[in-house]
Amino acid sequence: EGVGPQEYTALKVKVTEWSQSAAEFLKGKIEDDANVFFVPATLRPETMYGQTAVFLGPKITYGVYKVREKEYYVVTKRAAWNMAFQGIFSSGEEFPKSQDQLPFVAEAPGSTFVGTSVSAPLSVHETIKILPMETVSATKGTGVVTSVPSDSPDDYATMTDLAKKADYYGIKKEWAELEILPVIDTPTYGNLTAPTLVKKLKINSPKDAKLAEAKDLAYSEGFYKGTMLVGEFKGETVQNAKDKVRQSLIKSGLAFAFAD
Ligand code: A2H
Repeated sequence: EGVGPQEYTALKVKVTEWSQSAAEFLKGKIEDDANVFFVPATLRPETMYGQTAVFLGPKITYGVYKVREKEYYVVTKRAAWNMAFQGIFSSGEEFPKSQDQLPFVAEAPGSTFVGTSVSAPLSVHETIKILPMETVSATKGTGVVTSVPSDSPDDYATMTDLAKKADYYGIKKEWAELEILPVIDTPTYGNLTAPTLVKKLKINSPKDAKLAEAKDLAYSEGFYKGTMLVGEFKGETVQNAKDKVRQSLIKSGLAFAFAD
């Protein structure tokens, strides 16, 4: 963060089965054989092996946008507007003059999509669920956040809270209890940096102010001292592997560059 645009990796996370409410909402709005993707923006592409869920803000409004024939992205309107100017949509206006000119299909709050099954590139889990995260910002990235509890303290704190209060959140407990894969080894926090830090700093809630500190510590330790434990670049430093994983995802058509 800070001065200038943030350069994210936007990941194409494919819908494999809609939740009942999402299926009802989308009925007649998109083709039955269309490919629909939730598109989280991440700064840590090298951690994507450990994805266990995809978070939406339950009260944030998400739009379904047509990217090309039979392909749609689910992101905030703000993100769709940015994507249009970055040449990411091949349908609709290349340089829309107003938000009315976006290739918009429908919109709904994040809560409508909770429980949808998706397939996330590189994740060891074949399918994962769309889950609610109350701390998602509507004005950052795409409004979609992929959950990597091994390396993101925010994600670990949210997953723990979701499992603890599954009924309150209207989800099945097991959706929030997928196995946490060690992705990066670090000298100070071992191979589960985020869970280690969350416990060490006695963080008990996804809204705990100490998460900012945990996030800084996890990021610098992982980036400067981390080594990959899995994947194509196993054994390499995170500093080396980060861009290689990103380029590999982009080359395979599973992700694209997105600036915000
Ligand atoms: B990161 P920056 Cl493993 N609201 O990806 C809240 N958080 C958001 C968001 C939004 N609208 N959009 C993106 N993010 C998260 C992975 C990750 C991330 C790991 C460790 C740290 C980390 C898996 N979640 O971020 O404010 C996304 O989570 C720590 C900063 O634009 C994205 O990268 O700098 C990061 O925040 C972008 O944060």
